[in-house]
Amino acid sequence: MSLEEILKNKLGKEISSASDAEIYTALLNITKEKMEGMEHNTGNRKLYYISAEFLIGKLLSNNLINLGMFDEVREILAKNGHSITAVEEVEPEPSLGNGGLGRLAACFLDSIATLGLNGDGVGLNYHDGLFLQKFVDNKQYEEKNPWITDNSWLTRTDVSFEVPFKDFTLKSTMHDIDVPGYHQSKCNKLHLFDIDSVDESIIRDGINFDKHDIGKNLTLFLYPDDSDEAGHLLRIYQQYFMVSNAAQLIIREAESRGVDLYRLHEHVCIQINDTHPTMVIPELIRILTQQKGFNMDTAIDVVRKTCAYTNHTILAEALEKWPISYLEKVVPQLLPIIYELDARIRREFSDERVYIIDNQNRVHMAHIDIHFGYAVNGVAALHTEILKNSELRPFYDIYPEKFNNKTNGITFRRWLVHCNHELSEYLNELIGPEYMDNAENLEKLLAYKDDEKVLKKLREIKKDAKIELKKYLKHTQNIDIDENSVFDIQIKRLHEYKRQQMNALYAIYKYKEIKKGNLPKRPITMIFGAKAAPAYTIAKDIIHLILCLQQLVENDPSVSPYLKIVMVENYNVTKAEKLIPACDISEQISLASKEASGTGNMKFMLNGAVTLGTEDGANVEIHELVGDDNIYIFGKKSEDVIKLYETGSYCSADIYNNDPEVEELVDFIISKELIRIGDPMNLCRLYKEIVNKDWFMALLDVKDYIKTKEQMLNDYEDELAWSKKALVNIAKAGFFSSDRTIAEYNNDIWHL
Ligand code: OAK
Repeated sequence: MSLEEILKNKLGKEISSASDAEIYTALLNITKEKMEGMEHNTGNRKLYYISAEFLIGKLLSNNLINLGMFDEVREILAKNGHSITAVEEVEPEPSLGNGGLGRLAACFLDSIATLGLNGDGVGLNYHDGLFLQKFVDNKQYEEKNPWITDNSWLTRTDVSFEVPFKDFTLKSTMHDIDVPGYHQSKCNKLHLFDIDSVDESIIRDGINFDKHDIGKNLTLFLYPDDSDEAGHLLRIYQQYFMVSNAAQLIIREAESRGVDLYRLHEHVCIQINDTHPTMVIPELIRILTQQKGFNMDTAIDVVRKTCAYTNHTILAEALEKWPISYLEKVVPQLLPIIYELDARIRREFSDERVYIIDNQNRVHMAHIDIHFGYAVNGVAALHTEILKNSELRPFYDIYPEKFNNKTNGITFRRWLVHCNHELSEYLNELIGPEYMDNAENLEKLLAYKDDEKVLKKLREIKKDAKIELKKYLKHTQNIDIDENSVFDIQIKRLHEYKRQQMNALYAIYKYKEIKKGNLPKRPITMIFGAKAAPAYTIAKDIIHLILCLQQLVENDPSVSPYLKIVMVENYNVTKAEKLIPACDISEQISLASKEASGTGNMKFMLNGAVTLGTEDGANVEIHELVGDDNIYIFGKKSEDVIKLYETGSYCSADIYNNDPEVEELVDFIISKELIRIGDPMNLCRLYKEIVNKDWFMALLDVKDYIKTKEQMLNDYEDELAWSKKALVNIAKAGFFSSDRTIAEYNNDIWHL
C-alpha cells in the first residue's frame, strides 16, 4: 500500500477533508507503528545514558526525516491542500529540559541511534515541561506546561519496579519513546519512568504546588523551584527514583541477557549526565552487595568500571552538594554506602578537598563520580582544561588518565535538514548529500567561496528564512520585523554569566546614537529569547529591562525605523528552529571561562550566521576552525578572568566611576524615560547590581563589545564579503556534528 493510502485509511476519510489535528494524529500513529516494528540495536556492551533532562522538542518531523518519509509526506499533504508546517504546529512541544544539558542529551540520542550503537536514554516522565513563559506588564510570569495528550509519542510498557524511600515505597511504570536513527533499520529507546498517582490538579496559580505530597508530585514537574527545603527534598526524591529504576532496569536486562554480574562492566556502560544521576553509583553498590551476594570491594570495583561522568558547568551554585540530613530523610539506605565510600577516600588521601563528605556534612556528588567512575569529561577543549587546571585540579593530580575532552555537538538532522530545508536542499545540489553521513564533507563548500552565484544564493536563502520568521512573529506575537534589516540574535537561558545585560547596554548605546542623529546604515533588529528561573530575581530584572527597552524604542518614531528590539515570548526548541536560520549575527558573549561549551553557537554557525563572541567554551574551537576573518572576537580572555576572580580585584564601581561613556549607559537603566515605562523597583535593583557587584563583569567587556559589534555592522554592508564569511562558517561546521562527538565517546569511553 502506498503511504498516501495508509494515511487515508488511518484517517478514515479523504486527506483533503481532514483537519491538521487529525492528520497529525494519523501520522503520529503511522510513525509509531513503523518504529514498533523495528528491531532494537544490539551489541555486546550496552550504553545507558542517564539524564534528568531530555529536551527532545517536537518529534514528528524529525522522526519522518530519520525514517526517510519526510519528503513523501510533505508532497502528499501539499497535493491534498495541507502544509506540513501547519500539521507540525499541532504537536505540543515536550520541553523536558532547562537548556543546554537537556538539548545535548536529545541530540546524543539521535546520533547514538544514527551510528547504530546499542544505547538507550533513561530519565523521568515529567507531566509538565519547563514552565510556559508569559509577559505581562513587561515582566515574566510562569504557567504550567503540560505536554502529554491522549495521542503522544509515549508507549506505556509493563516494566515496573518498586522504589524504596524512607517512609514508603513507590511503584514505577516505564514509558518508552522510540528513537530512530537517520536512515537506519534499527531503533533505540528513551525510557521515562513515572508513577501512576501523579495528580495534576494540585497545581495552582502559575506553577505552585504542594511539595510534600510525593505520591502526587514526584514526576509532576521538571526541576521544581528548589529555593526552599521542600524543593531540595523533592529533587532528591526525583533523582533517587530515576536512578533506582535505572539500576534495576540495567540489572534486569543484563541478567536476562545471561550476563555474569561480576562482569557487568564488560556488558554495560552508564553515562552520568552531570551530577543529577550520581546516586546510581551507591545504589548499584547497594543492590550488588545486599541482593546479589557481592562483597564491598568487588561491588565497588565493578561499578567503578561501569560508570563515566560528564561535567557541564563550573558555576559553583550548580555543583550539587546534598546535606546528609536531607539524604537521611529520603534515602537512608544509601548512607552506609556513602559513608563507606568516604571512609575509603579518607584512608587513601590526605587532601580534604577530595573527600566525599565535607566538614559541613554535605555530600559532594561530583566527587563520588570522579572517584568511583572510570572517566570524567568536559564538554569543550577550554572547559576541560579549566577542569584539569583549576576547578578539579586535585582530582586531575590523582587520576590524570580519567580526564578527557568531548567537545559538544548538535544533530544536523534537526538543526539543518529540518529547520532549514532550503539550505540543506541547496547544499545537496551543490556538494552532494554525503555531508549527511559524514559532516566533514561540508568542507566541499569551500570550493565555492569566491563564486558570486553561490554567495548570492546563500544571501537569498537567508532572506527567505527572515521572511518566514517575520510571518511567524506576526502570527504569534503580532510583531512586525523588517526582513531587510540585520538580524542580531541572542537566544539561551537568562543568566548573568551569559550577559544579556551587556547586550541590553548595547541597545541603550544604539538608542542614544540614533537620538543624536548617528543613524545606522541599515536598520537593526535585536532579538532576544530567554527564560529566567522563577526564583532568580536579577535574571527577571534583566528581562524587565529588555522588555522596557523594546517598548521605548517601539514608541519612539525617531528611533523605531532604525532599531527594533524583540523579546520572543516562551523561547523553546520550536522557536529556536525558526530563529536560527534567520540569524545574521550570533551573540555568544558569556564571560570567558564561564560557558562550558554552548551549543547554540554551533547551530547558528551551521545555518550561516557569523559569531560575535568571547573566547569561551566552544567559541574557541569555532574561532580556530573559521579563522580570524570569519568570526568577531572581543573581551578579556579566560586566564585574565580567572586571575581577576582569584585576586578579587575586579571592581565594577571603579569602571562606572571612571568611564563617563559606561556611566551614561548604565545610568539609562534608571533614566526618566525607562522609569516611566517600567517598574522602578526592578530597574533600580538591576542598576545597583551592575554598579556595585557585576559578578560576571559586563562592564569589563562592554566597550570592546560595542566596538566589535559596530565593526560587524559595518562589514555586513559588503554583501559578498559577508556571504563569504557565512559560507566558511557553514563549511567548517562539520566538526560540530553530534555524530562526531558520539563517535569519540564510543571510541574513548563506551567501547560499545
Ligand atoms: C544544567 C544544570 C546543571 C549543570 C549544567 C547545566 C547545563 O545546562 N549546562 C550547559 O550544558 C551544555 C551542554 O554541555 C553546555 O553547552 C553549556 O555551556 C552549559 O551551560
